[in-house]
Amino acid sequence: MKTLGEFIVEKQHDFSQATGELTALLASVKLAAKIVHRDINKAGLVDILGGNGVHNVQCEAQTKLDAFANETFKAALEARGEVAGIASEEEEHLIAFNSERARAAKYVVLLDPLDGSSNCDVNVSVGTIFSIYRRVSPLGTAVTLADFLQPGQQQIAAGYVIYGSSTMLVYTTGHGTHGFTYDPTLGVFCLSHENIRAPTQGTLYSINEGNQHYFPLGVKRYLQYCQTPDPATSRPYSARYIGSLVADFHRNLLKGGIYLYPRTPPYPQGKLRLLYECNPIAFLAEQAGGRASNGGQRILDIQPTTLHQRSPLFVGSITMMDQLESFLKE
Ligand code: P6P
Repeated sequence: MKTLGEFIVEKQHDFSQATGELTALLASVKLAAKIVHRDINKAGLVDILGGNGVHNVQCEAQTKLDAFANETFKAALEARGEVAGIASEEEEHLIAFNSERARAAKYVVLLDPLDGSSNCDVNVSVGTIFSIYRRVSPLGTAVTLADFLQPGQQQIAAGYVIYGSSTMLVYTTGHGTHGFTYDPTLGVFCLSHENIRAPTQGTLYSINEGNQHYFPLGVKRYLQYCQTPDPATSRPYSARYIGSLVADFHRNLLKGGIYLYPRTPPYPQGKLRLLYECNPIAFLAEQAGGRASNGGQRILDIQPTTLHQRSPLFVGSITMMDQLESFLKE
């Protein structure tokens, strides 16, 4: 059994550009993930133990869980002094950490503390998504927006924690995508999926088909392709949509599949956030041999303009992405 900590240190020695600071930063993420794991797994108990039958306790706990996850990761990232500042889905503006050590730190972190949190009250998997950049502003100064508005291609590391039937941390530093399963009895993340390779072809597609009426023609044509019987190409594919990006992506990454969130009238720019959802997911996908685009451009090549900007997201197995893109080009 190899722990996440051992693996990170081992890989740090393998790659000259990795440094002790990145190792310490990832240790902060690991600690926060353990704390959020603990509280997510007792959220239901809070409702039961509350015993007052107030149904909105779960919702309140839910809201608390979003805020709790945000505060937990923010505190963990600030405590070790390896991070100069963060941006979070739960924070309108970037947060500059002001200690002297933080101002001298060379990394910034963007995160979605608890993606899909509305699923907590029905016991469906949710996740934390994080993205790490080297700052572009001078060391010793407060971070600026420019430190966060970097194309995804500049990410130093990215990952997610999926709080599901087991809790897993999946991350990349640009040298493969690796998965670690949490053993709560030992309090350690154990290497369980080294160098994940996304199957080049899959038979799962993930999309909210309730929006079918609004999809661009190319997406509609692709869905018809997925649903057309053809034993030679294992079609019809299976529709699998959990409504939790981390859960849908994780399953497709391991089994082969494609996740699609096109533009819709409520979300004319797409629903998912470029900086702390699309970019880290795209980095992980590409490192596992998959691909991610907004339907016209590689996600990692997009130059961000605002902190919370949204993007359409198509991500998954390369052959399925090829198939989709052939319909989108028609
Ligand atoms: P819809 C959760 O709110 C989320 O951001 C992703 O985790 C998920 O894939 C998507 O939105 C679900 O959106 O519109 O299908 O409910």
